[in-house]
Amino acid sequence: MSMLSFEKKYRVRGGTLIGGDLFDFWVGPFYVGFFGVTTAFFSVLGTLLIVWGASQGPTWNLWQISIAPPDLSYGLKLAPLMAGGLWQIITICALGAFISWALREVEICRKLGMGYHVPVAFGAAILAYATLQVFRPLLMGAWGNGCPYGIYSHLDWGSNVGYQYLHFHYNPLHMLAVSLFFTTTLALSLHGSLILSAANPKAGETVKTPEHENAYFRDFIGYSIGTLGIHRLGLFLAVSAAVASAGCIVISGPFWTHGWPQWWSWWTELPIWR
Ligand code: UQ1
Repeated sequence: MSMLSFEKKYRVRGGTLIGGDLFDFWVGPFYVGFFGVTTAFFSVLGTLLIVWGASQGPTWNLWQISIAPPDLSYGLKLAPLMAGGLWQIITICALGAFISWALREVEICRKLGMGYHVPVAFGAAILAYATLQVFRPLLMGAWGNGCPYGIYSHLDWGSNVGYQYLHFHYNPLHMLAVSLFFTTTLALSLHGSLILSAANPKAGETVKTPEHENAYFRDFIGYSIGTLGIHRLGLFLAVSAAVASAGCIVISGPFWTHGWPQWWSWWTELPIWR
């Protein structure tokens, strides 16, 4: 079935979470829905506020533009617009846009009668962002603990917060998160290359099937996880990476205030060494 006739078949009414039929329509290939409208609202407003904030700042250099959170002295209060208030509103817009996007994904899942795997996976990324910019600052008692919006400035923030804990790579959840990110890229490169290799045989030969894909990995490492399994593994690895990232930053400060290398002294302090 061609894509266009498939779309016609599944461009059906209903499945909306909110708004009933009011926003139940498409613009070109894009489903709108109530959450399409709120996504557009928050992303346009947030982007305009970033551009306006840049216009009030010292530079138009794309690398150096930055919109910073309030000073720590403001605690959890609303700050003046030019002293972190803009950052606070932009953060609300970002979360509004991300959550709207996830809920639009949910509505599309419902229309098509699919599982909710895509919005759940995206939810893990939203969780990591909210942990960085909302939950950790809340737990530490000041919005000033959030990360600035700027290309260089967010890198500087990451470097500074890393050194604040002496050596962030000793954070056990950071170790886990990095390992999961790398393993995700390994899994996707194995999967992507396997599919392309099966789909691109020598000229004149037919495209190979999952039998060949399984046989390849059984020959190679004695095990094939299967065509469905590799996608389950990929989802698990990627979602786990996002969740471990959220975990590694939220424990830094609220639950561990020393350097991360010191955390490992539990090992030398085990009674078995005495
Ligand atoms: C695999 O076993 C498999 O099943 C046939 C795939 O499906 C197409 C894959 O893409 C990959 C990469 C594997 C191998 C992966 C592991 C973890 C053994």
